Amino acid sequence: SSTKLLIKGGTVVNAHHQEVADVYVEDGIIVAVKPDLKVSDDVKVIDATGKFVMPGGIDPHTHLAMEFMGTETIDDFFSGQAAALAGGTTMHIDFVIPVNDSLIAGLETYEEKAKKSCMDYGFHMAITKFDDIVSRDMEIIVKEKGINSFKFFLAYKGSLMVNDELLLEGLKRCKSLGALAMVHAENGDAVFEGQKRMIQLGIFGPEGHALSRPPVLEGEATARAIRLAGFVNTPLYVVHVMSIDAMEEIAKARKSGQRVVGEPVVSGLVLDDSGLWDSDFTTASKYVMSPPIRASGHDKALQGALSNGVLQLVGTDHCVFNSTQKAFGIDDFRKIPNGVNGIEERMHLVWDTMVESGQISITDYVRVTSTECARIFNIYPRKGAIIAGSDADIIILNPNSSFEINARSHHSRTDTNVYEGRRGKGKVEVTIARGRVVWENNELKVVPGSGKYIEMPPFNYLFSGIDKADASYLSSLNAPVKRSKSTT
Ligand code: DUC
Ligand code: ZN
Ligand code: ZN
Ligand code: ZN
Repeated sequence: SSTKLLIKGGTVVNAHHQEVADVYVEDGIIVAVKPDLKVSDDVKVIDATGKFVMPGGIDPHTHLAMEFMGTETIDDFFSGQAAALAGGTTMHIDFVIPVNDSLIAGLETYEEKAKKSCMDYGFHMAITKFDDIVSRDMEIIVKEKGINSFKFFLAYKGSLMVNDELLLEGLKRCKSLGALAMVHAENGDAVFEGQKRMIQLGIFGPEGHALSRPPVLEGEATARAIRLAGFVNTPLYVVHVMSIDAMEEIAKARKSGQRVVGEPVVSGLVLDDSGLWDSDFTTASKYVMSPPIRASGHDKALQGALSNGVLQLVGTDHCVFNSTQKAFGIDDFRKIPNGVNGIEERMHLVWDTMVESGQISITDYVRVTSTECARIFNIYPRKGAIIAGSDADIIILNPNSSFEINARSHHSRTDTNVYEGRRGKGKVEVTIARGRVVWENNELKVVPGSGKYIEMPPFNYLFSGIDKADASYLSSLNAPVKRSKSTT
């Protein structure tokens, strides 16, 4: 494959600006973005006339090769990333799960899993416990390992879940390290109660999954996490916002000036819960994820929130199990491994649902699928931009061509697809990952081991500003008040 590449005549779209220009790439880096570039004969030329040339997608939320609910996701770092590249995503950020509560052991496991990567990737770190060792390891993770975000699960009682005391410790530690705190916001104790109710009612099927953990439990946990982050005065990132209830809490907090980021996922934006009532177990169980896909209406409201800026970037929570694994829960929805696909479908479905429908502009499309993620996790403009000096992660999207989704033709290893049969306008025809053309003419050319680990530096500047604000606030109180002892 050529190390020199010219993409000619397309409309180059960044989050701030679009213009007709050529893009010249050398050794994996964008060297020039200008109209009518002249290059030598040895350069591979791709004609993008009439098409959009955009930064490759960055999926902020995936689970590849994750051990979960007694099994392991069927997409690993190679198959999941290959699927991503075929759908126009050129980087993802995956969640490291600690091993026996050890962050370092967890990270070593994930470093090993990621060796077969064919696409650039970064990591978030989940926190399942808090003590002196975890606190020390968090510092090592941030300062030496290139991770600047920690996720807390308020659900999954008995395994991943943290209580409020632990969440508070974690939030304070994130703040002191200049790391971003993330939450899976569902009330795990109440979910446990909801599940018992369903079993008592004799509801064992996949619909029981949705009924046992209604939107109110997501709204409660979202509100609680936001208020505790406000109390600690540290920014918060809410993953997979699935309901109006959670979205409204984020809207309210942002309106008051609190730094809260809201991430909808594709399944929440484009699906409703009707599939969970399908009489066929394989069909119904493929929709089981947490928080659940909600009743019709939540999807449209989340689209609106993405278009008006209450929510900022789109993830997938790609976490796939095949129908044999889903069947572990054939007699009891609590045993159905949670997770749906999306890493390959995200770019197409966001284009079709948000841009084709006129809800967002093309520049906003780039922002919500790529640039905002790069900014939030502190890797912009190396990623998320088509400007000289950025990594050559580029897609060419043809707005007049169409896509169709089905399990037969998708590149994920799973045997079902929650978007089965969907078609729409706008197709990613070419994907370029750090200068290599990996997807062209519906053909994938991926090399295991070619993906690089992207280090994400902490937010020193931003957070030292917060500490100053805290100090000036405290000194403005003139505390402590001096009182003389009463003598009577
Ligand atoms: N939800 C899922 O559906 N799968 C993985 C973890 C999660 O929180
Ligand atoms: Zn520009
Ligand atoms: Zn989650
Ligand atoms: Zn997740």
